[in-house]
Amino acid sequence: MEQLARLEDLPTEYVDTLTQKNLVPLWPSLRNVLPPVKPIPNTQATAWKFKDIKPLLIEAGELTPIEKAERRVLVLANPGHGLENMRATSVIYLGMQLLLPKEWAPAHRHTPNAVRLIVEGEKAYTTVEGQKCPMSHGDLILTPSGLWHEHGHDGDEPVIWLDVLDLPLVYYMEASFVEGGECQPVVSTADKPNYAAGLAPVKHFVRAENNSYPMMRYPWSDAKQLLIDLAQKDAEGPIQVAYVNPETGEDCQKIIGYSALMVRAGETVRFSPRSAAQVFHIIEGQVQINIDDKQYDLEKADTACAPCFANIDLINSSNQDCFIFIADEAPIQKKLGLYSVRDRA
Ligand code: GTQ
Repeated sequence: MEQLARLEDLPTEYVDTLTQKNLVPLWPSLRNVLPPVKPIPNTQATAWKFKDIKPLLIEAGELTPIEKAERRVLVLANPGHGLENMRATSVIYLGMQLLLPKEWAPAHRHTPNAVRLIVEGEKAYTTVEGQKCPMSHGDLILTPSGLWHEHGHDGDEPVIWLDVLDLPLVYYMEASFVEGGECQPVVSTADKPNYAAGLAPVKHFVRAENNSYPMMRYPWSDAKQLLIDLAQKDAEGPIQVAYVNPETGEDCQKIIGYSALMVRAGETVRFSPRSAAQVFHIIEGQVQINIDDKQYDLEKADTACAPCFANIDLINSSNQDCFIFIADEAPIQKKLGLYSVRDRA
């Protein structure tokens, strides 16, 4: 593509006059905003080791009482976006949250969607619109846009979980805000429908928009068992399951997609380059992840992110199966007609 004229090629006086009138010439920036063939992402391949995060999070627990933090979180920030912007990718926010025994993170609701993936510790819970969701290792808990949620802890060891939010996108859209509140009443969940049965209600009335979230907690034991069962049937990988809305079969949230991937002992999974950036978090086992020219050895509770159109290999050379939680930008990109997958270079 043709090299275009630069800003320096214009007379300073002309550029100053444009600036005074809030005008900008397009051509010096055209190749930046419309780069040829593929985007130039700010998102850099980055990895965060849990053994680095945990002591700093525990220290945060000593430095800042929960009443002064509301949410005691260390944000996993991508240097390519500027740490202060608190983004893992342009759409995905990641944070590691610590709740100490008997602590309580008060109820609030906000426009960004969130999920929690439990990393360590027992007997904490998240209450979502009155529904108390126990938190155990590997469980996924949804706190969708606009729904009240709070976190509590009845156990006697620290609990740590990974927060994933679509905050960067919602903030960019100037649509991010929170409402704070009081304690929510806990309602019984005994009569909640059990969608694990493989049945869903037939809708006799089609609503313009289905805003309902029929399932808030996806236990890890169920997801893991399904992966193991599929692995026994499928000699050829990759073995991956998506967290879906059981009523519709669609992605469980509207902006970020969530799935679990099993990389069997000795297996290599090669991902085709895709337009959506991705996040990988190790639930069990260990894996080497190659993201373009970068290599990271990931162990349990480690997290990494990969930019759009990266060549990604997941290599499990250990003798234990590895289970990986994945978050990606595919749902929002598909809704906007922006999603694509390419062949490996
Ligand atoms: O637990 O509600 O990491 O509101 C960032 C914002 C967690 C939460 C975060 C939040 C929360």
